[in-house]
Amino acid sequence: MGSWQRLLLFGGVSLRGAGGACAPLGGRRALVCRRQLSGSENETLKQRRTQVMSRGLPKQKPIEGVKQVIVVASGKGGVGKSTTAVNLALALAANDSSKAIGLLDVDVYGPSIPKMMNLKGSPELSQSNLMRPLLNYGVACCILVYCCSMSMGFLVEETAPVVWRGLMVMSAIEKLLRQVDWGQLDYLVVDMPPGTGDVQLSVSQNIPISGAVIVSTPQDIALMDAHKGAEMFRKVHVPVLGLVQNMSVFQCPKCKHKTHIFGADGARKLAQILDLDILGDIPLHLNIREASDIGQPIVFSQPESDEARAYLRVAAEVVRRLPPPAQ
Ligand SMILES: Nc1ncnc2c1ncn2[C@@H]1O[C@H](COP(=O)(O)OP(=O)(O)OP(=O)(O)O)[C@@H](O)[C@H]1O
Ligand SMILES: *C1O[C@H](CO)[C@@H](O)[C@H](O)[C@H]1NC(C)=O
Ligand SMILES: *[C@@H]1O[C@H](CO)[C@@H](O)[C@H](O)[C@H]1NC(C)=O
Ligand SMILES: *[C@@H]1O[C@H](CO)[C@@H](O)[C@H](O)[C@H]1NC(C)=O
Ligand SMILES: [Mg+2]
Repeated sequence: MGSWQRLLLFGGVSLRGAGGACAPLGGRRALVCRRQLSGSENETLKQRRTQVMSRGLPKQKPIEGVKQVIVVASGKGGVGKSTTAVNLALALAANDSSKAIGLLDVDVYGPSIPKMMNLKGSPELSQSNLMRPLLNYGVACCILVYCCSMSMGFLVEETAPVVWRGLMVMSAIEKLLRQVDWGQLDYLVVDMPPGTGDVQLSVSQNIPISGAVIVSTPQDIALMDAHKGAEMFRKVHVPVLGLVQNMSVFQCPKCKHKTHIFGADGARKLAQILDLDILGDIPLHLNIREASDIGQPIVFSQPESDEARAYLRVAAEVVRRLPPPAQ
């Protein structure tokens, strides 16, 4: 068993004994509460709920050395969240080469950053027993960009099914948030698991987040799944920067006809209804899939392509909307 694994296990044990486990449990209790109340709401109940919610919130603590955290989330799975997180991180580096960027994969159930960034191995431990993120670099839009990454995928065997439950998950998240030596980062991009479960809540409650980017497909918007994601962040007071639309244009494989599934501006109308900005549209493109599947994200490998430019535009929109960093 590697030393990080011992760290993880000990962390799990000590969490159980210490007050630390209050945080996620508190959050869950608040959610349960909400569910029970949502049928018959009046002002009194609403106030009560706010009280319960705020009591459940632990004090947020910034990650040492990290100026701004951007989370990438979605209402449902498989909408291109990890692909967006990876390319957004690289595009942020390409937008301003003086910025230091990190990528944190908190999808403990199905980590994808190791494969998408073509990284593997166990992180070294620093002198103070913190895990060092893995570094890679490439050329994005003519500049050399660096990105350091941390993922549960570096910590568990690739073939081992990741079966996590309750406190185990919380302990793993705690490690990923607190036991990593990021050095000095301007932006940390966090790839979330799909949906609005305990992991998302726990991350939002434990660290200050500058903004959330919601990834969706047009179909997802139609089903209002993206809305659920946005709603959760608003509840925990995380500013939602906007929507990134994946697959906004679909090209029929048979006739090559391009269809805007919701009409050219249908998605924009829907975004208006949901009161969310659109940060950019990512076309459904085979290159994007192939690039991420071989661990060569498109912003690195084909920086001049339209697809890479789509991510660069998203990065510029994100930068524009972020609040100025505290301090
Ligand atoms: N715009 C795109 N065009 C083509 N393929 C894409 C695009 N975006 C993502 N993909 C591919 O779709 C698959 C799923 O994407 P990804 O893993 O980013 O989704 P996810 O939302 O992170 O999924 P999960 O919810 O499982 O974490 C990957 O194989 C990826 O390469
Ligand atoms: C984004 O999502 C689809 C998803 O389901 C995925 O297959 C595709 O690869 C990614 N792109 C788009 C467009 O959705
Ligand atoms: C709201 O609900 C509470 C608890 O059920 C009740 O005591 C109160 O009278 C209600 N208020 C209004 C305005 O209906
Ligand atoms: C970087 O982002 C800023 C802020 O949105 C934008 O004005 C600028 O054009 C972007 N630069 C590049 C190279 O994309
Ligand atoms: Mg993913």
